[in-house]
Amino acid sequence: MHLARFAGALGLASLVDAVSVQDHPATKWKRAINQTADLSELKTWWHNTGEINTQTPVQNFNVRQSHMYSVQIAVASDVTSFYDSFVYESIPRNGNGNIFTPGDLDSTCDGQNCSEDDQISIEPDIGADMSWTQYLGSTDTVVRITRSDNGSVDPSNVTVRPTTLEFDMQLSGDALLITVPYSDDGHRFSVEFDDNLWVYRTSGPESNAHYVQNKNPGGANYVTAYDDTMPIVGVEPINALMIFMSPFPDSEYVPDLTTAYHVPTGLVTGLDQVTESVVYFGPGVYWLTGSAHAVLASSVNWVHIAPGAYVKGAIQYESQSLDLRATGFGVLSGEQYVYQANTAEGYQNIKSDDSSLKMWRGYSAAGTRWTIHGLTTNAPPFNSMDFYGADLESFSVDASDCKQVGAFFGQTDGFQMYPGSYVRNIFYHVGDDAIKTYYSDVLCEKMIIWKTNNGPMVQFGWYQRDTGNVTVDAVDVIHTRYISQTVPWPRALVASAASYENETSTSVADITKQLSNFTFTNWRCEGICPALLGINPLQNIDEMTFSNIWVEMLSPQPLEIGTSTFRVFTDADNGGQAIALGDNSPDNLGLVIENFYVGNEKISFEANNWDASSLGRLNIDGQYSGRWTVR
Ligand SMILES: *[C@@H]1O[C@H](CO)[C@@H](O)[C@H](O)[C@H]1NC(C)=O
Ligand SMILES: *[C@@H]1O[C@H](CO)[C@@H](O)[C@H](O)[C@H]1NC(C)=O
Ligand SMILES: *[C@@H]1O[C@H](CO)[C@@H](O)[C@H](O)[C@H]1NC(C)=O
Ligand SMILES: *[C@@H]1O[C@H](CO)[C@@H](O)[C@H](O)[C@H]1NC(C)=O
Ligand SMILES: *[C@@H]1O[C@H](CO)[C@@H](O)[C@H](O)[C@H]1NC(C)=O
Ligand SMILES: *[C@@H]1O[C@H](CO)[C@@H](O)[C@H](O)[C@H]1NC(C)=O
Ligand SMILES: CC(=O)N[C@H]1CO[C@H](CO)[C@@H](O)[C@@H]1O
Repeated sequence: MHLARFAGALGLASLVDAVSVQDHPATKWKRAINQTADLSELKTWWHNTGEINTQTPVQNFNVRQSHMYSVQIAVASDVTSFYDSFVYESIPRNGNGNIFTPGDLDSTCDGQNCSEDDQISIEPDIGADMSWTQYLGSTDTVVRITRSDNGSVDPSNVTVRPTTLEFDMQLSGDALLITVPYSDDGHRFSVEFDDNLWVYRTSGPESNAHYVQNKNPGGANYVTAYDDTMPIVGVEPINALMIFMSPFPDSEYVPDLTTAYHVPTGLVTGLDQVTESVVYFGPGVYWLTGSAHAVLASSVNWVHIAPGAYVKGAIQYESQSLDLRATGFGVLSGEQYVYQANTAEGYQNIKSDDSSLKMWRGYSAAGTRWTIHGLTTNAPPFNSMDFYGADLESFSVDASDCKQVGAFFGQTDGFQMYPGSYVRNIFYHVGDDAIKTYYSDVLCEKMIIWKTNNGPMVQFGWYQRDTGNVTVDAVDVIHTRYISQTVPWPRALVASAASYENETSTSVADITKQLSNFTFTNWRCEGICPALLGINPLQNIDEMTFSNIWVEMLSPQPLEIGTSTFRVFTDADNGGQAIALGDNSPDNLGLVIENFYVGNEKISFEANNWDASSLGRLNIDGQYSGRWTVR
């Protein structure tokens, strides 16, 4: 921990005064000015069919382009040569509105049709969106950013998150220059301009509150003025800009293209008929429509979406190969789908945990390892990835350098991490559960999370399970904006939601099952953060350790909001026995929290600042006294 860096904690008063940028004309076309780099030290790319459009779906053959930012990249040793890097943009609901039927913008959800609230409310009305650019480099680079609205790009008005990156910034005319040191891990960072922040407030402290906004009188939840009953729950750029720098890929991430099936650009059909093992999307734009996705032939075990390829669709493997891959630095975008697009019901907005569309899905053999590297997933309509069919206890994931952007919908998760998975160097913009620790022997590290308003950063609930040896290390949470953090489905840094199998199972723990050796180390949460814990234990817990956790500030604490909870779940139907904590641990300590800081104050038993009414807000049932420590 570098506490000195955290000294200048977020000054909320100044954020409240933040001004929003001017809205842009709804739709206009941008001239394709491009000079891209294809050098041994730097690769950038461009789309000649960029469409600047902040309001409606873009044409099939177009790629939504940032209406706000232009980015160029140079090799740091030669800043006389800047190369264009296309800046993509994602908008809430993809300009479709809140609709039921794909492609039918009139089929609005009126409360009868759509099965669930999509959890987008004021975002389109305040002009929230997310832009990003991606490039490859083998050396230090300089990122040059200009803004179309002429807002200040002076480094004194700019924050790069995670703030620990501390990249060198300079002003150059109307541009901001950011020097990005080379890293084998790549870099995934947010560039935030002080005059472009939105301060999210809710209607009140109650758990069924909603966001309010004072910007757009015709929009959702408009209020003419804020008052003190409307708590601030998060601060985000309105026009987010993510920069993704990646090293050039190792050979294991690049298939032999000479034997690959080269998908023709345009409308994609017939991938279930190909006989090759590699499906290659070269640079260009592809789409499947909002009522189809790419079901791959059983011969296909590798999908490569090249830099400069933009695929509007979702991928489903049918291969029984034990070595499945997805690589490239292209984009897989769910922008043509409605929320929770149900593949069994005409891709309409009807939630099904099974048949609602996943951006990545497979029916695979036992023992399969799925490798995903480099790709960006945009605008997922539901959980991002699930595999079926296989014995999932022997299916594993090797995910690296992946990015999820534009996850404005509520039920958008991170990757499943099946047993033995290794997940690292990931950026998640994510609505729901980000890091899902449902299986054993998992290492997840170097994660950057931008959380919207549902689910925790780490989730291990929903079902009673036996899980052990889970490590989640080096996590930077750069934004959260929870409306509430109530139990039994808590929003917290680390949480276990009650089961939702049925109403009764919510209160039933299986005390024959056990979580063991869960380790959460080196976490940072910037800005307003949720509570550390929100645990409805559905099984016994042994050896759960939190070490080096820094939270800049906890969210305001009306009612249950912001309170860490560790509920006692009893096996009510079988004699009312509570779960055990630490029975099999050395010293019987089941829960160890060490070096936990809120702001620059260390939370500990010794300092007596840990409990629900104190700074640490740890609300752990007295039943477990002696079974846990904060030190
Ligand atoms: C959805 O709503 C429309 C218009 O109200 C109606 O015509 C249609 O039958 C509804 N569909 C379903 C599946 O309920
Ligand atoms: C930004 O500045 C340029 C040059 O002065 C001007 O042409 C343009 O209209 C300005 N744009 C906005 C959004 O103010
Ligand atoms: C920072 O931004 C503010 C508000 O947009 C502006 O008034 C100020 O001039 C900027 N600072 C610099 C050094 O450009
Ligand atoms: C724990 O999980 C890690 C990551 O998968 C693995 O390398 C290690 O062997 C596991 N340890 C045990 C004791 O199984
Ligand atoms: C609820 O779930 C529990 C645990 O899975 C199960 O034992 C019980 O039968 C279920 N009850 C109903 C009414 O489905
Ligand atoms: C937890 O890890 C310790 C140390 O590696 C090991 O001795 C213990 O058996 C593990 N517990 C379980 C339940 O796997
Ligand atoms: C690298 C690249 O995308 N070059 C394109 C720049 O724009 C011209 C004109 O639209 C295209 O012809 C090039 O292919």
